[in-house]
Amino acid sequence: MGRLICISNRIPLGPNPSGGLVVALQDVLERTGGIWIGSAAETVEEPAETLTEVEGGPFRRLSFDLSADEKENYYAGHSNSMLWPLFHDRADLIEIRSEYYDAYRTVNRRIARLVATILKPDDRIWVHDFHLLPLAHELRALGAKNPVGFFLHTPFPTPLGLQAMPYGAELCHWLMEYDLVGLQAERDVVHAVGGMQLLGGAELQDDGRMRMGALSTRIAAFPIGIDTDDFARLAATQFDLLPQGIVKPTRQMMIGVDRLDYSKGLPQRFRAFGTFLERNEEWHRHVSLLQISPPTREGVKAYDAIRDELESLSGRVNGRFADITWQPIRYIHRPIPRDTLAGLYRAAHVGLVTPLMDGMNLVAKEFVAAQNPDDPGVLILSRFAGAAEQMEAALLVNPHDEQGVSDTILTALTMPRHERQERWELLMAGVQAQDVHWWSEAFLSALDGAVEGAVDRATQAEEPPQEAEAPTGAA
Ligand code: ADQ
Repeated sequence: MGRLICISNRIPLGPNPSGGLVVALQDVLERTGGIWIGSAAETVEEPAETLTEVEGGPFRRLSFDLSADEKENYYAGHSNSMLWPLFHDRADLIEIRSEYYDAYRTVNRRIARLVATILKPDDRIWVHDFHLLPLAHELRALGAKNPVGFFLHTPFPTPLGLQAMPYGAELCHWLMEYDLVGLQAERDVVHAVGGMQLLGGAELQDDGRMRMGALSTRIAAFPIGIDTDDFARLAATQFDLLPQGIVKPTRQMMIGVDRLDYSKGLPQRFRAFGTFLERNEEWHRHVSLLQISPPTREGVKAYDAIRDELESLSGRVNGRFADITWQPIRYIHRPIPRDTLAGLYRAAHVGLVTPLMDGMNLVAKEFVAAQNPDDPGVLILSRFAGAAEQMEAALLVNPHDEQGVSDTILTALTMPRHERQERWELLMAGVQAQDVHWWSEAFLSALDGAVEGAVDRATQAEEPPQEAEAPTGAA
């Protein structure tokens, strides 16, 4: 079998890179002599036209350079200030600038050139996430005929949402150059098929494949999972090591764990908890919310704003309800070691996972995996997380409805043990069956199948690649 070449914006670092994705792919990378390619940790003045070997680690890693200017425009700009809000239904936050688009294309073109230098004919390529949407298009332009799959970790925007992008049609064309486009949830497949029909003029064929001229691709949902058994073991051992005082016999703990991102619905969550305390005085001093939110993407305007908003909201709820023995919200604004996090999930009675929009949301799955089967906690989950499609036994909520979330918190805190166990068993069965190993195997075998059903790439190469115009109207 040929090598697996994984390409993502970030390269997994360190001698023992952690995280479900890497754990899942490590096996196949090692077995096939595969390579992971991602950006170098530090920016350089003049990006090199070569890949750099990253020493150590269980599989081969190569990095590509970015200049400070590219980091600003390709990464912070086009990826995080344009595509991220667009894909999370926040068109009001998108910044459309021609320099962002130019840097995005330049970087993707360079990555393709670099990948082409090491590519063997039987390599399979797996491209990850929205930073690299045009990569297959660029590789094809260089003559690569290898199987190329793409997985989008975020939601896919609605056909209407896609029109907030000045080159939505071009994006559809980029996707058509992949053999397989993997999305998190069925709702994303519906959006992508609709968008590609509306903006790209693509057709959905009887065999389920999309066709646009001579191009053909398969779009399907592959809901990502976690390393469930490993996480469950970790939680069980770490629970006993938690510092004294975290678990109080007379107090229930709710937990929220999210990067500090506007898509995660944190202000709405804090306000809903405030509403709960206002309406349920008997719960004062008997429940607290531990919210762990490490900073991300600092320096991007929308992220600075959410940090300020949360600090003021948690201060307001605590100012109104706290007394000398009880602080309703404990808000921790830094990363916590994964082990401790696992123990904390197990100590919590309720997991509050209420994003406004989320590709999947692995915290929901980690919370379930971490529970004690004899006395499990309750998961409150937003309908707008991709995970909601698989986790119907959770208490599903609309995060915009603060009174509704407040009522659901009461239901969770008072749920009898037998119902908690019934719901948990259903949830755990799903999280175990569709774990991250299932996910990577499902994607890679679908990639093999999709290649067999694809149009011969040699025919496609005769057609000149369609280039749409660069966006105008810089903000
Ligand atoms: P994220 O938006 O980062 O991922 P999520 O799926 O919840 O969201 O994953 C977050 C990960 O970071 C979890 O493993 C969690 O344990 C960890 N984490 C969060 N806060 C932490 C803290 N304070 N300290 C340490 N670790 C912390 C994107 C998409 C998601 C999609 C994933 C995977 O936005 O929708 O589920 O990719 O595809």
